[in-house]
Amino acid sequence: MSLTNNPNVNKWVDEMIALTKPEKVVWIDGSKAQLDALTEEVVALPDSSRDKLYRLNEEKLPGCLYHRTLPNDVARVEDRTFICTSKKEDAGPTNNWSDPKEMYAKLTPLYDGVMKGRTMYVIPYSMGPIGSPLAKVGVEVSDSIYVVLNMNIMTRMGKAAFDNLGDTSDDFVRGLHSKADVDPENRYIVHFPEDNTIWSINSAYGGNVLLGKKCFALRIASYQGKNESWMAEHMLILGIKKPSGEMKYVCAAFPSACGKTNLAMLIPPEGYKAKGYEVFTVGDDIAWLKQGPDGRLYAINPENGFFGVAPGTSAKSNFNALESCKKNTIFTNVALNNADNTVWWEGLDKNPPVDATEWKGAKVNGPEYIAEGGKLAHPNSRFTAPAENCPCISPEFNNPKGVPIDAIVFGGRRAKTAPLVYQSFDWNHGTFVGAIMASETTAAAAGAVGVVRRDPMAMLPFCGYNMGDYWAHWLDMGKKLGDKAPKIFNVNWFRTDDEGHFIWPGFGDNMRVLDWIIDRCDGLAEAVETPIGFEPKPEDINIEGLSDIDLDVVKDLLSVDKSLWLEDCENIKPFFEKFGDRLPKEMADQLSALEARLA
Ligand code: OXD
Ligand code: MN
Repeated sequence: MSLTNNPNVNKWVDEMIALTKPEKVVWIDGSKAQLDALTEEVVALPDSSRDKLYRLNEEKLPGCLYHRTLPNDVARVEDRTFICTSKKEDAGPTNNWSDPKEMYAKLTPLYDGVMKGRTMYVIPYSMGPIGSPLAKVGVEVSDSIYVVLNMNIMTRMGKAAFDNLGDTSDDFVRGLHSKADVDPENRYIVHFPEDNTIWSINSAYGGNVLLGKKCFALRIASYQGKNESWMAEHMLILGIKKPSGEMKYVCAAFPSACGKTNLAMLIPPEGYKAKGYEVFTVGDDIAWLKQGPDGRLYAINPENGFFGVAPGTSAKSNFNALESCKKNTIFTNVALNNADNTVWWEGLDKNPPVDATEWKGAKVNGPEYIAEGGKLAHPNSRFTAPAENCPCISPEFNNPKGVPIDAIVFGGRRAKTAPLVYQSFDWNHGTFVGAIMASETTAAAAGAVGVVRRDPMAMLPFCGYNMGDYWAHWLDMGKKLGDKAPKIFNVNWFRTDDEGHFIWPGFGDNMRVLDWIIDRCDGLAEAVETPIGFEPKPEDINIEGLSDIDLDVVKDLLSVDKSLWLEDCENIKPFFEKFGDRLPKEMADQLSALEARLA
C-alpha cells in the first residue's frame, strides 16, 4: 500500500515495479515495528546468504549489526560511475559520460525482471531535517534490507519524508537500486541529473547503494544547486564555541582519506579546554549551503549519520567517532572477535583478537594472520552510526535553518608544497585555491608514491556536472554573498621532514590552526602577505604545550618554496586546459597572477 497520495511518486514506483517485477512491494514507513521485523528477517537468513546480517554482543554493542560484502564489492567504483547529460560537455572532462538515451537502453534489460522472487522496498527519505527549507526528498527502491537499515541511519527515513514532499510536488530524486547478481562486469552507478534520477545495479557496497549519500547529496544535488542558486559540497561542518560563548562555524573540504571525520569531531588540546573552547560536530562529509535571509551563507548536513572508515579509528585518534558506534550501528567488512562477538579493525588497539573472523569470513588467529601480512578488516571497512550517538553532536544539528558559516577551509595531503595554513586574498582567489586542491598518493594505496592527483574542492568524483561550470557557480555565489561571504583558507596537516615523518602533530592540535582561522574571521589576528595568500605570523600559531614544535618549526611549516609552487603551476595548466572554454576566465587570470607573484 502506497504511503503517499503524490501521483508523481506513485506513477514512478509503478513504473519501477513494472520494470523489475518484484514478488512483493513493501513501503518503508520508518516505524520501529517495521524495522525490527526487517532486522529479524535478515539475521535469520542462513550463513550462506550474502544478504545475511549478524547481531553483535547485546551488552557491549546494543542494537549493532554486522555484515560482509563480496570481496569484489568493497568500495566506490569511479570507473563505473556515469553522469548522463544530454550534452557531453555538460558532464565535463572529469566525469564518465554517456548519452542518457543510450544508457537507459543499455541498463533497462539489466533491470528487467531483476527483482523476480524478491521484495522491493520503497524507501522515502529526507536529506536534511524534515521541514528545513534546505532539505530535499528522495525515494529509493531497492531489493536489499541492508540498504533499508543503513538508510534508516544515514537519512531521515520513512513516511514523514512524504509529508515534507506534499501531494503534488515532482521535486524528489528517483533512486533505483538492485543488487542483481553483484556482478562486477555489469556494475553501474549512473546519474541522470536532468531527470532527477539515479540507477545503481550489481553492487551492495554502501557508497554505491545508499543513494542518498554521494549519488544524491553530492552528484545530483550539486547540479540542482547550480540551477537553484545553492551549493552541495564534500565538506564537514563544525562549530567552535569560544570562551565568550560565541559560536563560529567552519566548513572544510579534504579529499577522501585526509581525516575529515577526525577534524569534524576534534577534541581541543588541554590548554584550549581550560580556557573554555568547545568543538561541536554538525557534519563529517557533506554540506548543503544556501544564502540566508540575512545575506550570510548557511549550512545544513543533509545526512543523519556517519558512514565512516573504521580502520585507524581509536580512542586516541577519534574518541567521539568510536563512541558514536557503540550502539545501533551497522559494521561492514570489519573483523569479528569471536570470543565475545564484538568487532575489531586495524588501529583500534594493539590487541587483535586471537579467535577472529577476518572480513572475508575465514576464521583465523588474528595476531598470526597480521604477522603474515594479512588484514583482519578491509581497509575500507565501515561503521554506519547514528549522528545522535556522537558525544559532541551540535545542538544545532537538527536546526532547519542550518548554521551560519564563517570560514571555508580547503586542504590536501602535500609533503612539501602547501604551508600549514594560508588565507585567500578574497572569494575569487579562494575559489581558485579550492580549484587547485591536490593530494599526493601515499604508500597505503597501490601505485607510485607522491603522485599529485588534482581534486578540486575534493569534488573530483562527486561533481554532477562540468567542473568548469561548477567554478563559475562558485564565483556567482561569491558575487551574491558579497561582503557577507565566508573567508576562505587552505590547510595542510601533512608536511614531512627529510626522513618523511609528519612534522605537525595533527588531530586535536589542529585546533591551534582553527584558532588563527576564526580569529582572522573576527579581525583579531594579523597576517603577512605572501605570493600565495595571507599567512599567520609564526608567533601567532599557539604552540603552548607542544613538546616537539618550537617557533623555528612553525616558520618551517609556513615556508613557501617558490620553485615548488612554480612547478605546481605547470601541473595545474594542463589540468585547467582540459576545460577549454568552460574554464572561467577568472580562474585562468588567477593562475597567471599567482605565477607573476611567484616569479
Ligand atoms: C567517503 C569518500 O566515503 O569520500 O566519504 O570516499
Ligand atoms: Mn566523503
